[in-house]
Amino acid sequence: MQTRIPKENTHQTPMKALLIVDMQNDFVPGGALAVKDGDEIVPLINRLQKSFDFVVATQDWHPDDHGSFAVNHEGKKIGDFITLAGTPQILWPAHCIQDSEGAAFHPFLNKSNWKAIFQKGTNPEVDSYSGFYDNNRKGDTGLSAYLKEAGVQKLYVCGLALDYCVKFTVLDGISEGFQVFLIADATKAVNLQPDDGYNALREMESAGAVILKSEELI
Ligand code: VGL
Ligand code: ZN
Repeated sequence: MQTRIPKENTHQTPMKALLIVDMQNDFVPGGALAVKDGDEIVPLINRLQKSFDFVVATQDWHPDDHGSFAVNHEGKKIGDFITLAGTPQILWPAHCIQDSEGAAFHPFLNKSNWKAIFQKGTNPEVDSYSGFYDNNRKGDTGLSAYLKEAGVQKLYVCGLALDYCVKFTVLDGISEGFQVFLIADATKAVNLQPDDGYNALREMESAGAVILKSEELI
């Protein structure tokens, strides 16, 4: 009897995507909301991109009257907490204002193979850390539908900042049903509190993310 050997079906291979979060001028040293050593991961992210056929990016993209900016709340300063659209909101320096140099991607970041860019934080009434949904989970950037349409199942996340936009993107990615991998050496934390980056890693891991190192991919 003949044994039927199934033909290899490329569609059965889980599609993997690299998601680069907020690698923008305002989040690197010299920028308005600089993450310490944030620029150091640019060459690594460029190397990582070579291991992926499918690369997408998010871009923090605020109007100048955005409610997360301390300057837009009289008597408030950076780091204060307010309630914005019913949710607690920490106040940031004005950053990533639409069409400004600060909102532009880092000049050394290779953007030539990106499939799409998902902008977030455009609604002045609510902040948006995750690349999928705003902090009230109302506004949808379309990222989830886009990835699903493309057949992506495995999502590899890197970029800035580990304890804010990277963390919330990873958590939403998991709840959207993706298998999510966090590339630990291709991200940096704001660390308003010294352990924020470490705690973010633990939180993502508890939620089901796999924490790995870039050397496992390159
Ligand atoms: C971010 C704070 C405010 C980030 C964006 O990209 O992590 N953090 N807006
Ligand atoms: Zn922002």
